Amino acid sequence: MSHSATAAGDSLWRRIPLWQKILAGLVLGVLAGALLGEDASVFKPLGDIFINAIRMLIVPLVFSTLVVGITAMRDPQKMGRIGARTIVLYLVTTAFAIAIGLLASWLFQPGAGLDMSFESGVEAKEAPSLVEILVGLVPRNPIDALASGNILQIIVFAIGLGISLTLIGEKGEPAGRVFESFAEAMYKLTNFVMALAPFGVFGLIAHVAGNYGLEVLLPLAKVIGVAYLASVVHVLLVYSGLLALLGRLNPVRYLQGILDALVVAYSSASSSGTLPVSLRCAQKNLGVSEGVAGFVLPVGATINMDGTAIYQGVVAVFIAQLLGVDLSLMDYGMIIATGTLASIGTAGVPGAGLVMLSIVMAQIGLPLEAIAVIAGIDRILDMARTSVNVAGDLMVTTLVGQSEGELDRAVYDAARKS
Ligand code: DAS
Repeated sequence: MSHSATAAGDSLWRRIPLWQKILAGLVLGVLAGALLGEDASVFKPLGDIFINAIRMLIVPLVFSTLVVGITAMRDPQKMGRIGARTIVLYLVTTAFAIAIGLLASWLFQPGAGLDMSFESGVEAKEAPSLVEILVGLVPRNPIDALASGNILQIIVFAIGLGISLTLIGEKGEPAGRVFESFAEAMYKLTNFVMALAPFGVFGLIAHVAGNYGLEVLLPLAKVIGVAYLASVVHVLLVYSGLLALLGRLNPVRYLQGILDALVVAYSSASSSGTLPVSLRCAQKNLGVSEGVAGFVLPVGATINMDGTAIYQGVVAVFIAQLLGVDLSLMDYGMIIATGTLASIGTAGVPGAGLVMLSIVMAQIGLPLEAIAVIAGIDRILDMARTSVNVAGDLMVTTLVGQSEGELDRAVYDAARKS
């Protein structure tokens, strides 16, 4: 091929927005899975390489962004306000999420009339107590926290370091500059990794589409439909409503700006794995400052799981219907309380929500064995709940940024789809 033709092809590829390339990868992945069936798993290594590359970025990107963001903010009171607003918004949206999940399952009765046997037992998990969560926040060894990727402990250490660098004034500036250039380099590296996204998403989706044939999905199509519907309603009603009412922001711009993160979240079923993409979308597409995005997103990827909360609500009611158990109002209250805690304790990795479901089931006295009914399609549900988890993190980041004057409206209103 002549040099000019290659160059033309190269520039055409560059002109196509990334989200369209990723979406093409997703569609081609579904086709490959439908055509090749389980043989489509041959493409899975493409997805694994992409996910590993994204995970490689998480710790250095989150740590450097947060230190830079805190030193740039120079105002511990402002940090306190941002932290308080973040936690309140995360808890409020999670409570809405569970309520929507419960309502959807109560309305559409996905478990009624189904007759499914189940046998394998599932170990009941203990809900992490609030004290355990708080004590676990402080790293005994920050290097170990960085090495093990303990995001909450990394956040605590980065905040402490950032505030200390600010308080030592001029002496802290050389280190501050080192973190600034390191964070800049990590964003550049994120761009390189994101160029792999279309191929990685293709590999991930081809494997999933090839291994979840219709015979697995059809009997549970109704509960899948209810979970997806509740997820869409939560994003379009709660997130769009809060952005418009509290932030006076056009929700369409937000939805456009988060597309890359949504597709990566859907394909990878990992909030943590999507974090570098979320950080990039928040700053590049939504105009949120590095300081706010660098704090609110890692916290959200760890403790804010609205999609998982919806899933707990939908599935707990589905299983009760399947077993012909009538839930009392107290049971619904317990599902909201334990579902909120379970979603805070859910790790941002594939399948974590299924494990935490045992907490909610145990709390309302449903047999854990029934989880086996839903385990077979968990990946399909996980992809949707992870997408909502990420969308919720980005919505709160946008709102907090806007409330603190750390949102560039010119960037937000332009809604550049990266
Ligand atoms: N997959 C988890 C996440 O990454 C959510 C879940 O399993 O519920 O957010």
